Amino acid sequence: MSALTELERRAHAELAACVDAAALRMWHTKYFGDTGAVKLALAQIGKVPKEQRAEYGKEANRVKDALAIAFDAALVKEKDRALERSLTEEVVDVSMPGRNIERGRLHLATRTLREIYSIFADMGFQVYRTREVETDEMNFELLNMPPHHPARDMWDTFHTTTPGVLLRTHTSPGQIHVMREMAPKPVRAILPGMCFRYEQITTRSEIMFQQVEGLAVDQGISMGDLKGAIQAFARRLFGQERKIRIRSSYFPFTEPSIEVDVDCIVCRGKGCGLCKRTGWLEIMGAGLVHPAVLRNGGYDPAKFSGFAFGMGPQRVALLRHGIDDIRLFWGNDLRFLCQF
Ligand code: FA5
Repeated sequence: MSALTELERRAHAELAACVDAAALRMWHTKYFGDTGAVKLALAQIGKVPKEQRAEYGKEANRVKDALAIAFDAALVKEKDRALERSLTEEVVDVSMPGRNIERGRLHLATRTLREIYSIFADMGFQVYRTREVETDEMNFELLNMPPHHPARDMWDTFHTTTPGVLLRTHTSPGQIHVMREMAPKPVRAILPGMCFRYEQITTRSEIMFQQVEGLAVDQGISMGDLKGAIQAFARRLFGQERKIRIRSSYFPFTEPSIEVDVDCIVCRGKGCGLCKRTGWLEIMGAGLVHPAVLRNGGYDPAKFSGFAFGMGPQRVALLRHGIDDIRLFWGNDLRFLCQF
């Protein structure tokens, strides 16, 4: 019995000395844990001589209950103390201005692409995505450039270590993919995506840049349709008063082939620094799809014809916003990106 009295006295004293929640937890383990002092005292009940057992048992249970109540009270007190401490020690200045969450925005390249999509969507063109890693066959051969064709030099190419597999140099191989999927139905598609060229990086040329290819295949498509589509596009993107100029050019996969210029958006054709005093800005290469390419896509060139064009949306964005260096697009400089 005296041991119980001593246990109770010691436990109360130690409980009163607990200063925080961690100390309370330790106290609880010490007295109420599986091998704790209270558990041991209760386990003694069976070992006490029979005549003292009832009295010892009653006292042991009273001590257990008293300590459990004291512990619960100490816990409540500690919670109050902790709240008090956090209110006085970690003072929150509610009058301080909050931190703004920075709003993100779409990259200029993405926004330009989306504008181009929506203009062509209004003309009935759907977006068709094709792969960035291509075969030599798709990127060149089926576009009318057999091995050793000198026109391949127009596209400096990144080859992979797998023979015949390369990073596409333009979006034109997508023409073959879309035609093979759609033939013999008509096609109205634009094919956006990243292209790669093993070129000198300059203010106007990157080794990695986007293109948007356009393709229309149907019966009776003519140069007039191509001109109309490009003119409507240029006016929507650059302004209703825009004029376009068509120059003859050469691509192995179109016949005839053209380059398209718009009159300079800065000087309106008078000549300035942006247009290098010519009054015109080049926006794309285009032409009527070559019969060999139509055949490779699964169309009979005797019945079907088509037009195709390919433009660099980043060069388009340079013109529209007066940006003087294409490297800014992938430079990840927020001072540039936040302007748009
Ligand atoms: C082509 O790549 C042809 N496939 C376009 C085409 C498609 C012609 C369908 C006929 C029919 P070109 O190499 O000119 O053509 O590239 C087209 C556009 O891609 C250029 O006008 C330019 O805007 C953009 N471009 C080309 N090289 C780069 C580069 N290194 N960095 C940024 N943009 C580029």
